[in-house]
Amino acid sequence: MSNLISHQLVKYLEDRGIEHIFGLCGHTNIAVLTALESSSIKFVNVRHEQIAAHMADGYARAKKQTSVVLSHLGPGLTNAATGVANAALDSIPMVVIAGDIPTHYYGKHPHQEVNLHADASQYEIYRPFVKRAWRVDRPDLFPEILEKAFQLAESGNPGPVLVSVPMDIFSKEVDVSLFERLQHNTKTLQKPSIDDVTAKNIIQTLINAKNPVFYVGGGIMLADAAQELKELVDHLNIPVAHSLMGKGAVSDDHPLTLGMTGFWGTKFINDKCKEADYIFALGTRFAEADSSSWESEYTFNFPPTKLIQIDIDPSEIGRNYPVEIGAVADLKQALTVLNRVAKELVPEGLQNEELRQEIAAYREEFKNSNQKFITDNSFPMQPQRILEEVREVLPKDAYITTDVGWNKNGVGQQFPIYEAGSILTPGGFATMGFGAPAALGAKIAQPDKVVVSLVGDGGFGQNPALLATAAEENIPVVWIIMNNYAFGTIAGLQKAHYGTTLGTLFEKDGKPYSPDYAAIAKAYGVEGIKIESAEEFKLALQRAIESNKPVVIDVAMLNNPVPTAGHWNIMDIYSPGKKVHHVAVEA
Ligand SMILES: Cc1ncc(C[n+]2csc(CCOP(=O)(O)OP(=O)(O)O)c2C)c(N)n1
Ligand SMILES: [Mg+2]
Repeated sequence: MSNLISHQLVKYLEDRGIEHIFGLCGHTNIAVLTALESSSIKFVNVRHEQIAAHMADGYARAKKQTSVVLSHLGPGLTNAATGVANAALDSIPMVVIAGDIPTHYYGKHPHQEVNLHADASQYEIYRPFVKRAWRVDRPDLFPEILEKAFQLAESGNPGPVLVSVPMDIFSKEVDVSLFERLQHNTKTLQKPSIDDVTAKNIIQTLINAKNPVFYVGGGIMLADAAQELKELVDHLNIPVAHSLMGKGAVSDDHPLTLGMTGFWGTKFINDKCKEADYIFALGTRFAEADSSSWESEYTFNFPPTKLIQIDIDPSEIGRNYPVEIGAVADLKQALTVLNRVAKELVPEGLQNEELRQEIAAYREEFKNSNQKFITDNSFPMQPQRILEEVREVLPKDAYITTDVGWNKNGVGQQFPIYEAGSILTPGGFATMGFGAPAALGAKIAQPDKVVVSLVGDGGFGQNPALLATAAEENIPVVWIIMNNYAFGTIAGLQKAHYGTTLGTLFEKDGKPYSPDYAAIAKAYGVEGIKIESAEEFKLALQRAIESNKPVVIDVAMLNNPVPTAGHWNIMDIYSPGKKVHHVAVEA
């Protein structure tokens, strides 16, 4: 028996447990949209493909499941590229299915073909950031490619894949047996663990170490290993520093959490890493911002510090620093073994009361030093006060998406996260425009959780059309636009090095300018609130959450830079040897 590929594709996705597809139509994919009409899968329609990809990214993170994007060819696929690349750089599993030109027109310049370097070559645009890009050249090859696509997206270091499907193939029939035989294949993979000898070596090394530090990245969330990590941390009483992507891996109120390292880390945290005799790195890449451009005087100092590193991806081990013990493993599996071995080697665990007190004192001191900002009634508001009040209002298990700017760097530094996986931030690609649409995906994935997007005015301005989807689907996300009338982070950088702000401030006739985001929201059919004083903000946020509707809150914010204690080498490119950092820019 044979059936249309478009229908068999939808059935395959249903059998795989897919509940949502994010996308935008075109003449190349309407056969699939039509097949979705009678499906349990919900198609989430957007007004820009970048929005679809960021939504799918947020959805995959919050649901811990591979997400699916359906795009049109050519400009549809290139529009989605930024979102897919963002997911790639943060190891988020995603299958992108794109329509393509008909197979019988390759190279003839059919409508919207990408054929300047090779015929029918749109799939090659994605090659540098997807794990693999397929162009399906025969209908009978499609089922196997689809299965491989999901397997690859989910295995090893997860990430997006592209399946580019000439539109005539969606409308061809193939024998159902080609799809049916895939059903016998496993849908979950047993991932690699570590052996007992290696585990004993690691644990014994940590027991013998003088002042070891755990350093964790987003790999903990990807492996769903936060519980196992906490068990080991508690048993060995070793403090935990983290990368931006590792935020929340151990709760920020855990007595052994140090906090985020690197450029936007604090001196205390960077010093703790720098002085450690052993760093035990789990699921992290030692990326530049987290490692102060790898300059040894700021954050990490290998050697003399020695490194133990576990990662699912062998190419991450030893990438930036020499490794004493390295292991390729899934972190959930590895930590399970490490916990067992640790309990065998030190059944009573280790104690370190002094360290706990030192961390508690540091937190108190940081809080006190921030107090003048938090209690400041200035309007435009102090960024620190906005963050403090957001945290006070949100439940502990709320999901927060960030974009880039104060909302990412300041949040990484001083916004406590209590549940692993509840902060969604663009770590690897630092994509302005990610956070606002990603929040929609997160809310669809976790409808019972409060979802708030912290975003700059620059970032929100990238993709306001997400409000159309929010209104149509009634997705109750609250967006807090931290509005400093500027690409503030870059303005602060430019001002510090060059004394000017050309191209980084938003102005009209020489005066600060901002679109009226509350009015924009209303025009889309979404509630919009413009905050007029610092005192109003907290209550407005409370009400917005209680309303259980999509709400945009536009709050004016001072353009003060996020305090930095670490280092970023670009400072030395612009102003060699002068130790220049960002500065405040008056709007
Ligand atoms: C797509 C993209 N373009 C440019 C940048 C460079 N960039 C980093 S931060 C930033 C400013 C962001 O402005 P806004 O969202 O208003 O946040 P703020 O810095 O003002 O807090 C820019 C343009 C980027 N990260 N991503
Ligand atoms: Mg801004």
